[in-house]
Amino acid sequence: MPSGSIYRYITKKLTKGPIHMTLLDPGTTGAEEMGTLGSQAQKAGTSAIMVGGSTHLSTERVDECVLALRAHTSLPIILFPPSAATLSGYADALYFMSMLNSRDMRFIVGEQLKGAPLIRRLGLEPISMGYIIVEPGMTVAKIGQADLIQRDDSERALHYSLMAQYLGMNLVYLEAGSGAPEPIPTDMVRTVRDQLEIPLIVGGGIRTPEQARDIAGAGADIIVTGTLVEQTDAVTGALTPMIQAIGETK
Ligand code: 1GP
Repeated sequence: MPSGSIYRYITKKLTKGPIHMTLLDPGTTGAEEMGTLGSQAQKAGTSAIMVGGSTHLSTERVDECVLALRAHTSLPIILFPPSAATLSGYADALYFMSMLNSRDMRFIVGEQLKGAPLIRRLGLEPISMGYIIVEPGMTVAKIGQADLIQRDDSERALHYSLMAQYLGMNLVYLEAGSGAPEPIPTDMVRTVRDQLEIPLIVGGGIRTPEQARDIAGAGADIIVTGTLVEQTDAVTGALTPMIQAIGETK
C-alpha cells in the first residue's frame, strides 16, 4: 500500500461512524492461532488487526504472527509495539506512539528514537499517537512508569489529549490497561471528545456490547478489544454483537 494509506483507510471509515479494532498479542498467542483469530475477527466485522502487547518479543516471533495474519485476513495489520525491538516489516503500519504520561523518557521519546531509522528502512507507515494511561493502567502502566490519570480526572485526560493534538499527532489513545476491571469512564470519553479534533481511541477492559456502545456513544472513534478475543472460544460470536452495538451509535 502507498505511504499514508492506512491512516487514510482509518479516517475514511470514521466518516461513517465509530469502528472496532482487534488487538492480538504475540506474547500470549502463537502464529497459527493468531491467523485463526484474525480471520474470525474479520468475519465479525472488525476494521483492523493491531499486533502488540507489553512483553518484550523477538522480531522473528512478531514476523511469524504478522505473516500468519496476512495469510488468513485481508485486514490492515498495524503494529502496537512495546518497544523498537519488535517491529515487523511485514505489517502495513505502526502506531508510532508516545506514552505522554510516562515518568520514563524511554517511553516518551527513547524507543521512538531507536525505532525511527528502522521504520524508514522497513518502509512501515508510522501513524503517530498520543498514548495516555488512565487508572488502573494494569501491566502497561507498571512497565511504562505511568503517572496515572485518575478515573475522575477527565480534565487532566483532556489536557493530555489536547497536548497530543497540538504536537501534531494523528490520534489519541485513552488506555485503561489490558484486562482492566472497568473500561475508561464514559464521562472522561465525553469530556475529551467534546474538545478534541483528532480521532480518539479507547481501550482496556471493554468486554460487553453495552460497554462498547456506551463508549462509542460518548464519542470514542475506535474501540479496541484484546482480552475478549483471547479468552473466548467463539471469537466471531463474541465480537459480532459488540461490533453491531458500536455500529448502532452511528
Ligand atoms: C490494551 O486497550 C487494549 O492495550 C485492550 O485491552 O485486553 O482489556 O481488551 P483489553
